[in-house]
Amino acid sequence: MLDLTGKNALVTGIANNRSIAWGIAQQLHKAGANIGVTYLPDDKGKLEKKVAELVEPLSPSLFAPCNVQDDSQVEALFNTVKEQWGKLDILIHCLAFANKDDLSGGFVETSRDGFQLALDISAYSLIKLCAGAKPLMTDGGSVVTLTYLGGVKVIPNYNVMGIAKAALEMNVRYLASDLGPSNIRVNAISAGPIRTLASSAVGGILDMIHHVEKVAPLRRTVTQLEVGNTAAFLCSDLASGITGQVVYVDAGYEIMGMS
Ligand code: NAD
Ligand code: 0WE
Repeated sequence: MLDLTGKNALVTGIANNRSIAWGIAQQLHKAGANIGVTYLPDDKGKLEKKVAELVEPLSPSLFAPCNVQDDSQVEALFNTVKEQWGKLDILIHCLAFANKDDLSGGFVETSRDGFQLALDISAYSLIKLCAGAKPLMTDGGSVVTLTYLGGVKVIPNYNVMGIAKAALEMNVRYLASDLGPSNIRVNAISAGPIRTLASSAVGGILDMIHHVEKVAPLRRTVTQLEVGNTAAFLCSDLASGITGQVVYVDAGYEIMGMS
């Protein structure tokens, strides 16, 4: 049975009710996990208020700011986890960012700053969060991150994010190797396209979704809650032998050629 009771799960990347991280948080909660949530702080505290209201039904026992670009915020986050929980079992990394300009047009025009920004937020952050989590995962642990097929194959306009996801997927393998002796497993879920805040800001996302609905084996896209179920599985003892893997939750799209 999928059972996460007694496990402390820290979920990053919730922005609104469409966030994949929100689908994951709901399924971890359903499986009995104790939930902690981080949010990206902004000047007016608008996102903080929105996320706090959204997650209230999960009665999170930890709610803390974390901009992954800021080392001091990441360190403060894990100090809070240590004080309030003592130990950590599950870490969900569900965030990415690139400049909008870098997600269309010529890839060759990608700027040095844009490259660094995308790789810092979307790939380096997994290393930094794992470094903070490691000493707190005293009973072992499970880390899950979110990736996309654009890190393996060229997807039009995904551009610099594709390079960031390739780095993220390789981070998963090196982290799995490094943290395995501490019984910490590290895996990625490669989700098919889903309408979220991040994807909706991208031109042509609906056409991509319609394309997947036509050609994926299951003839549909996936939902945030389906991704959440796979995350809950990967975080559970049912997946105790799985680490360093990229699991596709994409209605089968990845296996197809000529699509
Ligand atoms: P989303 O906009 O709901 O989530 C992105 C999150 O990243 C937001 O909560 C945002 O606050 C956070 N974020 C951005 N910069 C940050 C920073 N500096 N520090 C901390 N947090 C920061 O969109 P989503 O689609 O749910 O994206 C979540 C993850 O899923 C991303 O890694 C994305 O690449 C991945 N993914 C999305 C899809 C899709 O089609 N939506 C498909 C595959 C993978
Ligand atoms: O990883 C993602 C989203 C990544 C993303 C999206 C944005 C839009 C708004 C990162 N940064 C930003 N920055 C912004 O300012 N996905 C997998 C969803 C996605 O994004 C695409 C896709 C798909 C699918 C971009 C181009 C082509 C396809």
